[in-house]
Amino acid sequence: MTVMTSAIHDALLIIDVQNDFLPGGALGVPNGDHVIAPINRLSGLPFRCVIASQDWHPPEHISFDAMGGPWPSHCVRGTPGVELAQTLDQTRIRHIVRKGTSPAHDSYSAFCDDGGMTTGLAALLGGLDVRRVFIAGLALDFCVAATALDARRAGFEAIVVMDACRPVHRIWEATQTSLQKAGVEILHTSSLTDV
Ligand code: VGL
Ligand code: ZN
Repeated sequence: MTVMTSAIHDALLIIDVQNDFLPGGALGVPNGDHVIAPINRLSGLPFRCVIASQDWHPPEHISFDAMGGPWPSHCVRGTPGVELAQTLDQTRIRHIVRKGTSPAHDSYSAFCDDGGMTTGLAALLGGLDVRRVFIAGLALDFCVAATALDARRAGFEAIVVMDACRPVHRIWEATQTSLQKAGVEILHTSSLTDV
């Protein structure tokens, strides 16, 4: 099956390809740097819009282990770790959404945080008449998956481009099942024309 992207109704969402999520970063995802080349190829395809997200936390964030959370301190605003990866081609990125900006709420999803505050992404996409989102980046089992589920909730078709993502945990079958139940498609770049 070959999938063609539309310059009218499709958007590419590049999730959290930030220094802290690359190997050697504060919350390095295994082989996280391997997403960059496929994403750079994806961003050359026809899209109405290419949008990147950044995990963007205050210095004392609820998700940090020092605050009782599950993660080491990462993606703190104003630090080098929060910047998009240097080798990520940013020429086609038109919008950046920042998430996890409130001290007391976390946000795996690029659409809204666990307190219900939206990033404005759904309205942005709706305003551009986007109907389908292609999602790639880090980490597959956390922010990519949560963004895909929220995309479905917001009424968009959602496609996760598997080989342009990497998970934190090697086993992510449970996440895959919940994505499929929610109607999220899972594709490989080899199914896309001209990648
Ligand atoms: C993420 C854990 C904590 C992600 C963000 O981008 O997947 N994971 N914050
Ligand atoms: Zn985070």
